[in-house]
Amino acid sequence: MMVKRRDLLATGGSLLAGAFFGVFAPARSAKAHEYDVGKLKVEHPWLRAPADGEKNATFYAFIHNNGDTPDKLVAVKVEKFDKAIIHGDPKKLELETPVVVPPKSTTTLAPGGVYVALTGAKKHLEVGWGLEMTLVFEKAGEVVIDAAIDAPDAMHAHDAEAMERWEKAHNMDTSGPKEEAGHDAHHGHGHHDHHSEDAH
Ligand SMILES: [Cu+2]
Repeated sequence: MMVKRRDLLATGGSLLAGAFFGVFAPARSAKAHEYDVGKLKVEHPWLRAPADGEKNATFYAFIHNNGDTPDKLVAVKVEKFDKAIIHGDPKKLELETPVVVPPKSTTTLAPGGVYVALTGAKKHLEVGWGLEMTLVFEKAGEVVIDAAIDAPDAMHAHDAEAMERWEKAHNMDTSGPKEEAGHDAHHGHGHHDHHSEDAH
């Protein structure tokens, strides 16, 4: 569920190499896409990748607080961007403010609401992959997460339709009839091949 295998294969071998340097955490398709930290649970962290030619992304997630006291998302660390700016007040989205997570409730970061702006991407982010980030909560502390990189126009985490539009547009724009060429590779289980390569 986290990342479709065929998407990885479609990106080509050179990018697969990145998987082993922390760009992409190993697929956790069988597990839920969520992270516990103290009494908090971060569910489906994801981001809208920068559009072509742009360098800014936006980060979203569900944050559940099962504790009895409020907590706050006060910082986000992400190596692949210059800055992460938290816009946590739904009434003052233009300001930099923490995301408050009241006790026994869920705070949703989503398009049109509270979000974290990631600015100044240092390198290209591959849609369909994952991005390692650290969320820092005032009380619960830090948690490392693997955010799903969704298409720039995705409406929710793992937006398959947006992903499909993105893939189609980019197969056509960048490398011609890649779909046909890539088809055999989809059956080739390149992921495992890479592991054997890795052993050399
Ligand atoms: Cu998810």
